[in-house]
Amino acid sequence: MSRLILVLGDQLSENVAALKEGDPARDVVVMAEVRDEATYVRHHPKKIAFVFAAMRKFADRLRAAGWEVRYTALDDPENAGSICGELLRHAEETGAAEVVATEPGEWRLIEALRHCPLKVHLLEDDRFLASHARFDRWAEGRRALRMEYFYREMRRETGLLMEGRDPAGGKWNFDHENRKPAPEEVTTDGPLRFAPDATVEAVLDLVAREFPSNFGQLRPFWFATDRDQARAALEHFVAEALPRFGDYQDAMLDGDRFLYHAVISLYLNAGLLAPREVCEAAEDAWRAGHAPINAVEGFIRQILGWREYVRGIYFREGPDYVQRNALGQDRDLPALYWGAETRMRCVAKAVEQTRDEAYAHHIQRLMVTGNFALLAGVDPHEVHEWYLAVYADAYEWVEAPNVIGMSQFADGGIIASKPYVSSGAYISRMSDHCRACAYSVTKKTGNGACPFNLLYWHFLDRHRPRFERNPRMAQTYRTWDRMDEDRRSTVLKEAQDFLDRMDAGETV
Ligand code: FAD
Ligand code: DLZ
Repeated sequence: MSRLILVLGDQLSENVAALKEGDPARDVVVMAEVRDEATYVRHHPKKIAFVFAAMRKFADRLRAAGWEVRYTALDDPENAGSICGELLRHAEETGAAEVVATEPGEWRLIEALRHCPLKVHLLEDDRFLASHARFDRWAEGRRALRMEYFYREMRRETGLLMEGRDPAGGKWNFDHENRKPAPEEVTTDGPLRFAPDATVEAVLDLVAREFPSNFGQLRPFWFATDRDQARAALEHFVAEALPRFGDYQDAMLDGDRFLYHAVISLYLNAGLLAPREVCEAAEDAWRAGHAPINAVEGFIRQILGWREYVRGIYFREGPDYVQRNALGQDRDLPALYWGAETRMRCVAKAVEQTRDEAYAHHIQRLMVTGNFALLAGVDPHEVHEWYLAVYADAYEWVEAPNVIGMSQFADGGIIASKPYVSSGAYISRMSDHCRACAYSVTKKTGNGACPFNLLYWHFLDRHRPRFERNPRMAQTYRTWDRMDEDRRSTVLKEAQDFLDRMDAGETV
């Protein structure tokens, strides 16, 4: 009897576990655009279009490889509206009694498949370099789960960027070379862009019709939507941007949205690229003398280290991870995250580019929108839902540890040993935003003082009991304590005024 092989929108790899287990001669592949997946958060229209277009093209690829694929479009009148509903419908049509599925990247959907009234075999997603068991073996018994040590083990284990038993270039980590401020000029035109073909155009029309009021610009749409295009995007990055990736990894520029970043996370996370091939492409560039070690090591660390590590944390911590709120922050997400006007130039630019591109690079996510939410005391669950919705690469397994853990410290310090907070000085050093800002980054108080400066101390003051004994923060508290009493109360009062005005809907 045939079985149904489920392929989800972020499982678009021919070697995904369920397809490896399936038999094209007797099994039927099920792929479905469903309302449940398209609406559990209000995804950016570009994200929905990317997933649907890539799904449609992948279905064609599977058919060409000999599979029978039952594909349901979102506007198919028979569409059951959920993944489980579609499986039930196709089970009835085909007489299949069993489903083979690859473990989804969100607990929400894992639970839905577990409760689906069909026999569902869930196979581990082995498109990662560390299995669940491998990560747990590393994590077991450790007091602190620091990424750096996991990363070194992964380097040894995979042989990536190794010279025998030693790290290539003589050091595990070249991060201290990777903190250059924004360059005056960027020497690349950014990621490779693809003109929409007929499949993509049809999806763009569908998304425009079905999701007219979701936050975000649908067009122009230029993402890769199949494996060959994604591979070309990777090669373009390696040739054009990788050599400077390390130097300007933490920089931000008012007039450049991508700098030397790869813009491949959406392809990796959807399965169009595999982590090992991406790391190998970077390593090859170093061995060929095309890119320096600081760039290549920094890049490989993001994928072999951070990407694998955050996935390990998400699955180890369990479904309640996204509900955590260790700091008890409870402010509603300010309207400026949805494009309401703000005079803070760095925030306005990060949100504007998020709206246009469904993309922002790491430092924008961490040190601008993430930093502001944390300083302002926003409810981390609201922050999490925003990030999950607005970025084309966002699935909970990778988004939640980055937001709940790294950015909002809502997991109480599992991922970060101290909160990623900074005053305006950091943003000023790493970007040119402050030059065009209505606020003055050098003003600490008074009319026009940078809100990041005020909120920084407000955050530290209100969370003092938790952080003052953190050795990495003690010096900061000493600086605060050395300020005279009047100055401290002015800072706190002005910060509170700012928050009150923002809550009241004023443009801040
Ligand atoms: P590059 O800067 O060129 O890095 C190369 C690759 O490394 C990325 O494509 C990505 O696969 C990987 N990578 C880098 N940093 C991380 C990281 N911290 N965690 C996991 N992988 C990483 N990444 C996502 O893929 N999805 C998300 O939903 C997501 N949400 C984030 C939310 C916050 C608050 C923060 C601080 C980071 C988040 N990241 C997320 C990580 C990172 O910002 C993105 O992976 C990166 O910006 C993607 O752009 P890029 O491909 O140009 O990356
Ligand atoms: C993100 C997404 C969207 C928007 N739509 C679909 C869909 O209609 N069908 C589908 O199979 N997958 C979709 N996805 C990706 C899933 O939400 C993703 O597989 C889960 O969140 C688990 O990572």
